[in-house]
Amino acid sequence: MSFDPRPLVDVAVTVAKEAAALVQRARHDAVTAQVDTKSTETDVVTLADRASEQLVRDRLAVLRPGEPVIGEEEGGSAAVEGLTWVVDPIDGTVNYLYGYPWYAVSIAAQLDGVSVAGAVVEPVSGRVWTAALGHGSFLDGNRLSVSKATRLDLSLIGYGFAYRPERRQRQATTWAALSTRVRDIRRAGAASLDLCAVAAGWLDGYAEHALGRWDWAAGALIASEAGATVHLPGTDPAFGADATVAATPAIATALRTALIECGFANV
Ligand code: LIP
Repeated sequence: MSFDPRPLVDVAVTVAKEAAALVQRARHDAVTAQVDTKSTETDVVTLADRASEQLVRDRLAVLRPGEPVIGEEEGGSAAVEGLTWVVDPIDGTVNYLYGYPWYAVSIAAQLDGVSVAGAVVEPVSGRVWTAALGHGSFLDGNRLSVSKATRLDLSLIGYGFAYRPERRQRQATTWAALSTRVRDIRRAGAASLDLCAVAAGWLDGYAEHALGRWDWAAGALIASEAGATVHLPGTDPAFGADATVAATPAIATALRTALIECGFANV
């Protein structure tokens, strides 16, 4: 890579912190006002999701003029050449709606679809997760490293469910089978933070289908820069078209085998 991506991390952190402050300030009104739905009645979007994304877009237009933004709520398209910013204004919106304190603002910079810088900021705890390609990943400035797990049967795995019931049914079947082959499974509800949890060794692995680019763009870089083996959507046909999987290297192959044997590819 011909340039140092670390200054992009500073931009992502600055803007994500501003959006996180807005998200927290706006919560009471956002969850009591009209809450809209998207793909299903359970797939919600609040006024705060929209306001957070607009703030991020406005700030990036000033700090990084001319660089396109892809956001969960307003969409967008990637640059033909150069950087594209990928934004999840509130990752874990259902958690946000309930006040379940596991949600975040996620901002990544991508070059030709590859994440080179990322920040994930938690409005409730104030935790700031960052990474730059080739320069490691950090939590509040402290270097991250994945867990030392070596046995899948003693591993804690994060997992997620889609919004559509029929797909959720298939995911539950895989989940049930996998649950007999690992220490335990956690379903926390925010992909960006689940990937950060792998980076911190809070989880030994994580697997989910049907994520948007905004859900994994920063978190996957934070996990891989902490040493995780990461499979992005479409990179491993054995997982099916839209799977995201991350794990500490010593269990990555065993997790892959177990997921496939548990029907993960047919979800
Ligand atoms: C959420 C993801 C989560 C997934 C949810 C939802 P959102 O993103 O972070 O992992 O299980 O279904 O997609 O919609 O809160 O940005």
